[in-house]
Amino acid sequence: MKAYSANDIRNIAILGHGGKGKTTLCEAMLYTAGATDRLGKVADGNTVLDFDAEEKRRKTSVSSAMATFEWNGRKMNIIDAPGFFDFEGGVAEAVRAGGSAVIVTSAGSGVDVGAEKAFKAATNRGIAKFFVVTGVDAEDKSFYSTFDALKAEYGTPLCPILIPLMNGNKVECFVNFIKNKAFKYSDGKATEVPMPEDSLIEEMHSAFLEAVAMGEDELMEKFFAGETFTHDEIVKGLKAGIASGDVYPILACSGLTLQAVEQVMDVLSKLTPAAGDVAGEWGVDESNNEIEVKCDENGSLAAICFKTVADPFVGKMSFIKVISGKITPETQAYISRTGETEKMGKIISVNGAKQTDIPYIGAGDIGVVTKLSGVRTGDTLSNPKKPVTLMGVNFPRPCLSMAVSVRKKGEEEKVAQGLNRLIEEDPTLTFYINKETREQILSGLGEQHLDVVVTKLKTKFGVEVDLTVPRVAYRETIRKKVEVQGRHKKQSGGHGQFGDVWIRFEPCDSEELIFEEEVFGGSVPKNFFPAVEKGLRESVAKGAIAGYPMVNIKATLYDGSYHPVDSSEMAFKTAASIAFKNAVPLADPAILEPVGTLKAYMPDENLGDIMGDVTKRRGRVIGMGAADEPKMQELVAEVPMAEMGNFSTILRSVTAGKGYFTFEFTRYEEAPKAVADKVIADYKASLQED
Ligand SMILES: Nc1nc2c(ncn2[C@@H]2O[C@H](COP(=O)(O)OP(=O)(O)O)[C@@H](O)[C@H]2O)c(=O)[nH]1
Ligand SMILES: [Mg+2]
Repeated sequence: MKAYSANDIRNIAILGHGGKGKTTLCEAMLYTAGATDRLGKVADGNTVLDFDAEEKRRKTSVSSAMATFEWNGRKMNIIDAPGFFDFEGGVAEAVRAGGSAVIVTSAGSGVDVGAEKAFKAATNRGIAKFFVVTGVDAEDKSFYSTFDALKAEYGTPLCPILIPLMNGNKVECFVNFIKNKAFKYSDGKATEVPMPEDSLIEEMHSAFLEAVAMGEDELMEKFFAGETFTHDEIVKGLKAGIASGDVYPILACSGLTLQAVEQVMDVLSKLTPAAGDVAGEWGVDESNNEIEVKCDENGSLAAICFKTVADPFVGKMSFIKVISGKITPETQAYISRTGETEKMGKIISVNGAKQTDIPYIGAGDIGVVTKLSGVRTGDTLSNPKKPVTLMGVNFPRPCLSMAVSVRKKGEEEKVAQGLNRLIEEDPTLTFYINKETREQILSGLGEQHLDVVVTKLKTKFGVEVDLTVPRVAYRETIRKKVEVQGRHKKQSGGHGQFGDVWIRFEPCDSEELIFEEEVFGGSVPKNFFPAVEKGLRESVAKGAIAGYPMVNIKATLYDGSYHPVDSSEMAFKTAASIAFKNAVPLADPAILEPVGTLKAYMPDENLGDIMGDVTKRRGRVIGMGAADEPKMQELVAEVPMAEMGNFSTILRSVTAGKGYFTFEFTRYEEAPKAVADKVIADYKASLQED
């Protein structure tokens, strides 16, 4: 492998809406650079980047994938992110590793949500942004409608560098304002043609110059004085503006037909900030002091694991970006999360599924270390003598939960193992066992996301599962004070059994059962109190009307009787549970349901619809108003958990993917009669099934 210094490395996250041509563009770049000898096509399922079986089947990216090529003597590391929101975890990984973001959209598109989200993610991370409008070969789609839409949204910083000259609906040639040259394409081959004289091209050229001028004050003065820029000034102005985030170049091409792809590569290799120039990262040292970690080949090791893959052949692969220092197979790295030190193993570079051994990962570069058992996505690896913790990966939180049921009995353990492996690769998935409902709960970002998990369990781990709506953890309670007797008497052979208690049951505020005693004169001997309490606790846990734990209840043992021979702990325990059973029907029992606080965010125009939906879910709106982001509203409501089932799906479809939400358990509340009746009826039906 050729050695590259940080100044010759570019790390680029390829982002944007699903289906706009990201993977196709990446394949075109790899092919153009000679990194592949055949142009992969998404439709044919033979691309370098969508190599996963699931991606081939769905013909779309479901996880981030990495590839590398050399262009103009620079090492270009590209991370192709998935576009569909269910697979947004891949976007977080790509943005964490990228020193700049290429936001891909296709000719004819407006400002789609994928582009908007990518723009936001790149801005939050403070990395340079480029727009690439691909698909300009399609004659019914216009580059300029997309340009206008982006211009309306992002304004002057949008800098047209590489644009098409149209002849009717067809691209006549591409104009590159940095080179000040025009190129015509046939069969993916460029021929230089004279710079066209065209009013639209001139208009674009002045937009280009205005954006260039934004990079440096000197240039701005020159621009207003009407002076022309030299080539060097243009490059300098652009570099400065792009690095500071004030200028976003926009480039046109066709990934599928290889038009202007090498021009895009020229621009990216020259104008994306070098890994060595990207502003430093912020981290904390051992004493929790903030420190800046600069990209420095001779510095102390600081690296971040931004992605993990469980490869069937290689085993665990940790994708690592080195900010400072170097990782070799001999490196002992300190893992801040665990406080352990781990020796690195084999180091490889990946191109999609293809792997090549490499001797080290230098500062500014990205590579894979295999079989690091103690390293997870988000971990910082640093010099044990100078530990540091960098920012992790900003993953979206799971929002859709389903219960997993195993088709074949006895495979539960295998399913859990498979899920744990998949979670290692995808931190936007969570899995746990709900002790109360005894269900295995899988949570992810949406229906497709969970669907991929089900398919992977089958294809990779050979186990079949079904997903169902999780059971809701209801509670039971009483609303009235009652005093009842529980008497247990049995004569069987020699010893009989005798226990007799009088217990007062009443509502209280404690979730857990409160047990007290007021026994006078030893009507129930002291040594049986614990048995009475135990009988009550067991009964309360099982519930009395629908099989759910009973809460907010206080029980006071105040009287009873005993037999000197036949009374036992067992007999008093049984007497207590009889008392409980007798009490509940008299004490005005009720079903409580869990209610959570919903915070939903959506574009202004969707507020009405979402509010309507929340109301239909028996939600109580407790607040609304402008969110922190522009054009977004925040809606806060209390909603019964039982009603939240498909909220994530509805919110996404109503807001075209722009909406998102959090939902957290708040408290138990009395369920309305209709709900309570149904819970009780379901319980009775389940008893009959058993
Ligand atoms: N005509 C045309 N179609 C394209 C171009 N790029 C991608 N496509 C098609 O658009 C679809 C989605 O492309 P893909 O690269 O998978 O998009 P991604 O989801 O953004 O990675 C595929 O059917 C491609 O063949 C292009 O430049 N021109
Ligand atoms: Mg893709």
